[in-house]
Amino acid sequence: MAQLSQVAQTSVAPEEIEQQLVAGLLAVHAHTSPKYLYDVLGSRLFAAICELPEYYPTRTEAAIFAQYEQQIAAAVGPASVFIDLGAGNCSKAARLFPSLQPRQYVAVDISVQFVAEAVSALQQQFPQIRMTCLGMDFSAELELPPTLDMHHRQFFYPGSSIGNFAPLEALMFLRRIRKAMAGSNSGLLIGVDLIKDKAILDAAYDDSLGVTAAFNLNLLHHVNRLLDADFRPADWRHRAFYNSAQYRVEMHLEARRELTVHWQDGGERRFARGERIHTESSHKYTRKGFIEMLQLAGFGAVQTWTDPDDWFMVCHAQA
Ligand code: AVJ
Repeated sequence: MAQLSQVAQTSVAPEEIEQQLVAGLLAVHAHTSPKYLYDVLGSRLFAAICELPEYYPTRTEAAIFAQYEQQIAAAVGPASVFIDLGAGNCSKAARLFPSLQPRQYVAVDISVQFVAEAVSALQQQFPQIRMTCLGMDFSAELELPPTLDMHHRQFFYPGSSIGNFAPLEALMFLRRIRKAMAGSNSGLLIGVDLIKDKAILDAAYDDSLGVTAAFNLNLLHHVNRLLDADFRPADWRHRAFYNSAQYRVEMHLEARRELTVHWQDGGERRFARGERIHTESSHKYTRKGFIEMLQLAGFGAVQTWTDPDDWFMVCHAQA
């Protein structure tokens, strides 16, 4: 197998993870960070979601990349240090390699196990690109290796992952990315989901095969392992809907009956029947609103590409 030039993991202290999780579970409106959806099985279930007929974002974004490949490659420029935030199985970046021709590829993901496998397969396919793997929760802090060139940095944040941040957090995140680049030839290539009919959004997050339900419920297995807790997925149901007042899809887990969950060190929480744990928000934007946000974050010229229905947008923002 080809050797990766670098695999590194900046790990969050387990106590910190536990404190954050417990605080969310004990809150009046219980909530968990969407990052807990992505253990190894969660990452696989998300890859399956991307294949669902109802889940339009992946397919729509891919069509935009395919249709405007040359324009997008021209915006990004050649020989970039291509930094893939939330690389997952790396398939989105890999599809762009022939036209983008990056000099270096840095795959960043919270699940280093998952991404390292994908990158080592990719390295064989593209031996001329130097590849690096970073296991990091970049939503909290973007800690890139000091050896990495500050110039020619092209960040890649596809799939509308930005939607997991509330708008103000998204702005702060974009500012951090902007500050992590220097000079000319630096920029951000980002995919953003646009506001659309509620029925389309509801179906995209509550599919008929129940894959998104499994993805949401799998969070309970992950939390059980992290906290030594006793959540039983059968006691919970998947709820997902577009909240049009907040321009976001919300995912929740709803207790099917009254129950008490226990975890390590004697921690517990009672849930009434129908009570929910808010597990994810997926914010949607208008083209104009998102461009304004990029400008507030300090970016320069912005180019956008959309599909014929205006369901999804790909943006390139220069430093
Ligand atoms: C990975 C955050 C872009 O919000 O559409 C898909 C996650 N959750 N189905 C999204 C997700 C349920 C996805 N993002």
